[in-house]
Amino acid sequence: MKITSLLALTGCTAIALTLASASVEPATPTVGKVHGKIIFDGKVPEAKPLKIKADQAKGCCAEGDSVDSQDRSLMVGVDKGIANVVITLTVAGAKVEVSKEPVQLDQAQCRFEPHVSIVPVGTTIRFTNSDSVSHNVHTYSIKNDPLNKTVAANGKLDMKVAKAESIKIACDIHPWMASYAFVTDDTHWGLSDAAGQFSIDGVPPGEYKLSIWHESLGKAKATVTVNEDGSSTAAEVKMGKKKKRRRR
Ligand SMILES: [Cu+2]
Repeated sequence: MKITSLLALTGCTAIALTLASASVEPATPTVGKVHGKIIFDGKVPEAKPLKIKADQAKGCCAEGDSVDSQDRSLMVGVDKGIANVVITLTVAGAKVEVSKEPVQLDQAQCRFEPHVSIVPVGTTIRFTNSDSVSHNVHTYSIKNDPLNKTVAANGKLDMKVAKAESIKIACDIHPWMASYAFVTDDTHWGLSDAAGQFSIDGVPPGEYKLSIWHESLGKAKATVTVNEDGSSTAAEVKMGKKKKRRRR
């Protein structure tokens, strides 16, 4: 009998241990996402083409083609969604991941591609020139060292960004060319698409303050909550042109 009891006890102990070990296994942390839409507030201004002079555009495109004249400084799409809006947030305890590979910013057919880049602080931006004409990279920065150099046809130029700020980048040879590098020291970010939609993955449950930036509409803020199951309510943020105050 004693032996049986012992065996039974041993068996129970074994089950108890199995259960105990299952309960102390580290739980996989829930990782959710923040998502939403940036909406234009007010009457959408009429989009005007860029002013491109034929003599300045010489050599930009193949014979018979012309430079894309779409002004990307304010692109409002379906249901007033705004494209190219930068949304960033910081997760406490997370670190800014410096990109090992340079962030590519090309000059192609006398346009910068992409129009807006989000660059983690400490990362190198690589300016390339896919054209057969020379371009120039002229940065308008306050906190980072300025750059104003020629990029020869099919050439490249590297610039490391050390401080968080939005930097306008222009080409002095082709005055319509403009791009923005949004240098961030936040840990998570996203860029709105043509419909104004954005999604930021890898965000654990909690409450977050979103920092929102657009090149011609300025800044906005919003607060979002990622629930324990990783879900979140879509954030809807309105941005509009600031009304000019009349002087009396
Ligand atoms: Cu150029």
